[in-house]
Amino acid sequence: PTTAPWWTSAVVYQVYPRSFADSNGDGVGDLDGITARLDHLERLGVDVVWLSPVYASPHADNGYDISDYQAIDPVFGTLEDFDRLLAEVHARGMKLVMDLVVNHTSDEHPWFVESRSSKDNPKRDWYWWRPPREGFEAGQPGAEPTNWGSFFSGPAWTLDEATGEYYLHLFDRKQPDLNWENPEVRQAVYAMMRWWLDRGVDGFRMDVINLISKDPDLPDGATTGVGGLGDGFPHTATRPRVHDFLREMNREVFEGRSGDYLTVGEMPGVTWEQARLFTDPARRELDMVFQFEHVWLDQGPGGKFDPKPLDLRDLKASLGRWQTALGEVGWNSLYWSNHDQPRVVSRFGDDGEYWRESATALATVLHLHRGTPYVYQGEELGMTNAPFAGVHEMQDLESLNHYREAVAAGADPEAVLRGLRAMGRDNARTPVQWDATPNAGFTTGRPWLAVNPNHTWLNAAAQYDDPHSVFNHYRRLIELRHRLPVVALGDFHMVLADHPHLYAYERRLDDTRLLVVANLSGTPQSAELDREWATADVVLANTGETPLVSPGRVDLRPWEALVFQR
Ligand code: TEU
Repeated sequence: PTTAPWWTSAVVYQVYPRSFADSNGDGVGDLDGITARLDHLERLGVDVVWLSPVYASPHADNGYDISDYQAIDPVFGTLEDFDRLLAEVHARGMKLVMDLVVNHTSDEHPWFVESRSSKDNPKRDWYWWRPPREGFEAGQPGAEPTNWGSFFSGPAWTLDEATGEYYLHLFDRKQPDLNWENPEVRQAVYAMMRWWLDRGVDGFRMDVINLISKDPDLPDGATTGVGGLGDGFPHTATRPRVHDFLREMNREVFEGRSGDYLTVGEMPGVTWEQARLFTDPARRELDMVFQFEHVWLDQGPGGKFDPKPLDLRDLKASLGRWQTALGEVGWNSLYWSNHDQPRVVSRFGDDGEYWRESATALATVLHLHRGTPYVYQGEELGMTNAPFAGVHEMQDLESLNHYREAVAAGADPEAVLRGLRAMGRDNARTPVQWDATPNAGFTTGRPWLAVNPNHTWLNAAAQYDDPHSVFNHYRRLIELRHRLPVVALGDFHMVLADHPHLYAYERRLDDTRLLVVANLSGTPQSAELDREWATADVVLANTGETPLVSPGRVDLRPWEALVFQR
């Protein structure tokens, strides 16, 4: 255990700066706002802060479109503000991890401005430029070099009139993909990463890092998408070269540095077989990855915006498989939510009658798995999805594009809206609810995205001194991981795998055993237990009521979660 990496017992907290805390009244969160609220994170007990992008950006995708990697966007503050935040985070014994968005830049990044200026510009090859498809005129429908659709609707190629060629963008047209085959691109990225490490940051969360290598033949994809678009995913995701690039990055950026760094790669569609390779310490690629299997389980036939109810057995089978696969070699990251996912208490819990119980039961289940847990801002308060009246109250380009495209293709607008309300990314992006005042203590101005009206009762100030609050439950879970080596390092064994409503597992390390049993439903449930557990200590519970345990049996109230130790 003494040789285990530091992050096995750490908990990471994600800050989405635009929505965290606004210090200057312009309605957008900023660096000074974060610095002023660090007491909240210290009180919660987290070890690492992951900061979503704060770099210079035109904000087509809220900062995931970067125009200068070595500048802070004025809306968030200055480099001096950043250095102060970093020093304050370190002064509290925490670490700060930056978002690294290098699959693409903004189309306003000087690299792309140069690249698009002429076919023989030295930076032309830094991006993916291709002529129109053979036999087609530039701009004609179907002239795109491949049939791939973008993640944000429409084709993944946009014509640039200046040279009559198309550039590739897997996301928005304002997010052109960098060409990682070009060694100059890679060296420029590594130099930028070294610059941030020299400044004192403690690592990187790498945005869609499994998309950086494309099949250079650029084949068409199977046509499944809207309007005859094809699926480029097999040709752009988790290609073999990604491993080479990450190993090179390690050598060029981290080798020879002493420090407790954290690297986590965001990897949509990654399989556990691939994840084991990426996170095998002997291969020197990444510490851990974000996989997507469990957040895609409630997708219906129509995809992301056509959700279906989650079958708990599917969730257990999926997360259990990852626990086993990365048990001996590699490491899991654990998350329910982030700035791209709906709020977990609304999605997998009950944001009505059993709001507090379901938020704390879900937290318990996640945090006591083997892996590094990530808490997304507001999750520790049990923040819920937002009651959007219509698309006019939404801001996210993914939602707005999808609405436009689907309605134009003849879909029922009310049905499309239902999908966006359930799954849209703006749900996670409403301002953090600090107190019951009109703008929830987030800003003195007009918030860029409306504050959820439930902040009058759902807010941090109301939870600090309430021992049964969601916040204090998260605090206890984090404390448990710090205190009990079995939480960080124990083996994982699923129990009651076929039960439709109970999520139960054991963790074992040397002589210590932990049993987690959670009722993830709104009706009472009971289960048979090994008799030994009847006399075990209950080290954590989420209802404040006496657990109903008898020899060989446990009865659980709606959304009750219990943790036994012996
Ligand atoms: O997300 C990548 C990703 O695959 C998805 O979660 C995506 O956000 C979308 O929901 C697909 O339906 C990362 C960032 O986390 C996201 O905020 C960015 O928009 C995206 O990359 C592009 O940088």
